[in-house]
Formats: sequence, C-alpha cells, structure tokens
Amino acid sequence: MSVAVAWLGTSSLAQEPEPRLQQGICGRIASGSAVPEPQDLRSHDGVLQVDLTIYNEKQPGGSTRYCYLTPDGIPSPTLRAKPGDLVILRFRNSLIDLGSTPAGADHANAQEMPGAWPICSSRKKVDPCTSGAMTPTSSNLHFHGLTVPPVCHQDDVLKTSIQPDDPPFEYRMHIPADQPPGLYWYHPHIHGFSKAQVLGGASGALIIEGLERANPALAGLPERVLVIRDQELMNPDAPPSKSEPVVPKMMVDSDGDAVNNGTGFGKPAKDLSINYVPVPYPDYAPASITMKPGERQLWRVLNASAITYLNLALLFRRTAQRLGIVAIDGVPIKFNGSPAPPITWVNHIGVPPGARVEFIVEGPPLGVPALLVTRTVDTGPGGENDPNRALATIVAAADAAEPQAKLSADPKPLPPAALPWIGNVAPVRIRKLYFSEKLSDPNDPNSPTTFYLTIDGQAPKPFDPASSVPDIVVKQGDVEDWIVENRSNELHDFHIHQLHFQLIDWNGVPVNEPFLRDTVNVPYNTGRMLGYPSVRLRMDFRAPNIVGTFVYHCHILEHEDGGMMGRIRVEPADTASSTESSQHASIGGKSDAR
Ligand SMILES: [Cu+2]
Repeated sequence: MSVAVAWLGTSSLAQEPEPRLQQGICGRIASGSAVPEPQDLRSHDGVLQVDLTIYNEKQPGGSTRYCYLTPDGIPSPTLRAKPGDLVILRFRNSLIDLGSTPAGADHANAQEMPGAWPICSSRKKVDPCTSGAMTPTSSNLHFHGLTVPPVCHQDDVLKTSIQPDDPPFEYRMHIPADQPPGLYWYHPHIHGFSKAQVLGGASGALIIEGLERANPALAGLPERVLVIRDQELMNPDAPPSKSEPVVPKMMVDSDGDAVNNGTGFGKPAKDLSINYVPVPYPDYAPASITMKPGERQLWRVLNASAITYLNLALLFRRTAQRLGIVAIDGVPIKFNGSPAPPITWVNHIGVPPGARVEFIVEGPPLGVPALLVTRTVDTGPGGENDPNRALATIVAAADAAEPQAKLSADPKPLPPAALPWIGNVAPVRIRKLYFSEKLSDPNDPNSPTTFYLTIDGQAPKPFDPASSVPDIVVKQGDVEDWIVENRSNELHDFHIHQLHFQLIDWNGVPVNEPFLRDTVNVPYNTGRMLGYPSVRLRMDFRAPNIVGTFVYHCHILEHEDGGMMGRIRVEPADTASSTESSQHASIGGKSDAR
C-alpha cells in the first residue's frame, strides 16, 4: 500500500497511519502508480460546506510544492454542487515564506493542530477584501468558469488576498440556477504569484452536477475526474530517452524553460502529473487506469497546468480511438439552444492550460494495450517545448473497480434556455485586443520578457495591479465581438473570468463551433502572414450577476504574472454608456477588422 491511500479516504484503508506524511505535507504519489481519484465533497440539502487550507513545502531539488488540504487531510478534493446550491468555503492560508525558511521546515504542528496557526503579531491587520497584497505567501481562490459575482467573498481576485496569519476567510456564494452543468476548477490567483502556486500543485476540480440532464446519453455512466498538472522537471539533467530521435540542441528561454524545438521530442519545459501521479521526463513511465473491458465512462479532464498545453488521444495498439466530446469548459456542447450535436466524436482534443474537456471513452478489450497520451503541441518558435508523452496505460480487467461516482440513471431534463443562443445574437460592438511581448534588452534574446494584453490603439503596458481604472467597460446585457490578435511568436491562451464566449473566427475564417468556451488558444505569429493571427470571440455579458470589475488574461500563468492581463468593468444595464472602441465599432456583426 502506498501513499495513494490518503486519496481514497475509504474506511477499509483507514488503518494506514497518515501515509501522506511520509512524503511531507504536500505528499505526492510515486510515478507508475495507479491513478487515484480525488475525493468527492458533495453538497447536502443545498449546501456545500468545505474547509480548505493551502500549504507549501520546499523540495530537496529546490522546487516548491503547494497543496490544498481539508482538515481530514484530503488533498485537493473535487467539490460537487448543484445549480442553485450555496457554497460555503472556509479558506485558510498556511503558506510559509520559503525565501527565508530553510528547506525542510515543515508545517507538522499547524497541520495536526488546526487551531494552532502561525501568528505574526507585528503585522498590522488588513481586511482581506481590500488587501490587494501580492507576496509569495499571499493567496486567494478563483472559481474558474463560474458565472458568480466578481465581489469579495465570492469570485474577486483583484483585491482579495488572504495572508498566513489571517483568520479563516469565508467564501460564500450561490451557484446560479442556470449555471451549466460540467467541470470547473479552483486555483489561486494572486497577480505575480499565480504560476508558482499553480505549478506547485494548488488546484482542484469543481463539478456542477447534472451533465446527464443536458445529455441523456450519459445517464448512468461511471465518471472519472482527471486533473493534469505540470510541475518542475524531476530529472532536469537527464538526457532524452534512447528511444527518442536525436533532436536539436536544447535551448532555454528567459524563464529557464526548454524552448520549442518543433520536433515533438526532446526535453519538455515541465513534467506532467495525472491526479498527482507524475509522469516524468525522460522515460514518461505512465500511471495506470483500470477499466472493465469495453466499458463506457465519462472522463472529465482538467488541464490545471501553469504553462503546458495538452493534446489528448487514447491509443489502442497505437491507433487513436474515438472520444465522444460532450462538454467543453464546463458547458455541455448542446446547451441553451446551441445547434451542436449532443456528442462530437474526435480522435484527439487540444486542451490549453485552464481548459476542460469532458468526453465518453470506451475501455479497451481484454489484453489490448492502451495508452492515454498527450501529443506534441507546437507552441511557436518563442514557446516552450511540449513533446509527445504518455500519461497513463489503460488496463482492461473484468474485475476492475468502478469509479467512485456515477451519473444519475434517471435524469430529469434541464429547463429550457431563458435566452437566445449566443451565436444567433448580433454583437452591439467589436473590440480588438492584442497579445504582445517585448525583450527588456532587444539585443539579448535571453533578457527578461515583458508581456502585454493591449486594447488596439493604446500603448502596451503591463497590467497595473495598483490601478482601479478599467481597460474596458461594457454594459450588462450586451453581446460583443472581441478580436484577439497575437503579435508574438508564441501561442497564448485567452481567458476571461465570469463568462463564456463562442469562437466565431480563427485567423479571420469562420469556424463551426456551436458551443461555448472560457479559454481559447490564439495562434502565434510566424511573421510570414499578411495580418496578425487572431480569434474572434462572441462575448456574452448577459448574465445579470456579473456586474462588477474582473479580469481577462493569458492563462499561461507566467505570462499573466508578467503583465498579460486587463481589467474589465461590467456596468448595470441601465447605465449610460460603455467604452467605445471607435475604430472598430460596427453593428450587426460586420467586422471592419479583417
Ligand atoms: Cu500567454
């Protein structure tokens, strides 16, 4: 029995004495292990009550792990609520300043005695709602994808910051009654420190129940939550595996990460893990998942990586199998009047950092070797190396245990959509934004890079956390088209809080994507095109409870931390005007931008 028992929380395994502590407070599972399931915490009588504490811990190699634990020691539980439920999450920050703390310092006391919190009496108490503190030991929570108000104690990340000596901070929010059922997630969002905390492992899944109510074909299916995270390389100095072709000499970027070599092989910028089972470079010894032969399951996959793109495929004897996509970014593809089919069958699916995909898989027949892999992603000449790699072997066994959760066998249909399908709504306005990067020393390709997300026509400047001036003001109730360009030579990953959008055009060419996303790739600039690469997004500001100020940013978190973020204010529907982007304003969806 290994450390994996801490995950399962079943009574039959309770005799195992605190196995997680064998590896420290943010213990992980040995590579090659069975993929454990994060433990579910469900709402009862309309209320989901959770206590979560964030910890960190220095590793012998110098990297830092972060983790969320419940008082019972459950790591990064899957939070499960229904539309309309009340979520009460008491969050405690137990981060320690590892800059000034020797490696190996541990939190054993704080963890075992939840009442005994480190007290720093010299610091003046600051209201976490107005703190805005951005330090390595500050933290907060963002509920990625939820259409909840962007206010303190709900989903504000601009000012909300909880410090290690603060009392437990209560998040209290109602899941909207019309929140689409699907996979969402929670993670820290302190500007400047998001990458360190997420890369260190601070993330967890959040499921809004009822996907089978939107798609009756899912009724009764066993479901499996797979959280794929990236982390610092466990074997940074190892040469590539002998089974790999020879690749160009490894180059590093200004963050010290391996630069994309365009071959699909070579050292990755980061290792990946699947439900905290690492699959490290150079041999990528896969984790394992056991299923009944041929069994249909719903897999809910979250890319909780800080910087790593995924391109998932399921291979049986090296042949890609079909995956039945039913939801993207928490929203069923056939939902709220969208003209999508209820299931779209594909043989691979790209999942940028922050995105989710939910799909039907069929287990392999007995004796057939099967592998969940991520194929290489071309992140551009300035991007990180993201090679082909295995994630998990899929083993068929007649006596395989069922996953812990199963979709309802007898779902009640969801109420009909209250609003017209977004794809049928003409935008009232078109805005153009662009991603760009600048070397601090143009003559030194390894000098630090600054990252910008700019409104077209304005001068690029990194996100200013001290400002309270919104970059964009929109009116609740409106639908707008945003053209997001990429003027840099690496892929970026556009995300906006509080709402979803539909991808309308890709490089100026209409795409047939009758479903919603909250995170989308923006192709990189090769320098050999007439215009800049772009996406056109139909932005849905119709939900009444998104009034307030929040952010949009690149979800490659080192870019977000580096300034690639903007601030948007959604004003109540009855206010006078929103900011005009006059150069590009047009009515009725006719773009003058391309
Ligand atoms: Cu980016």
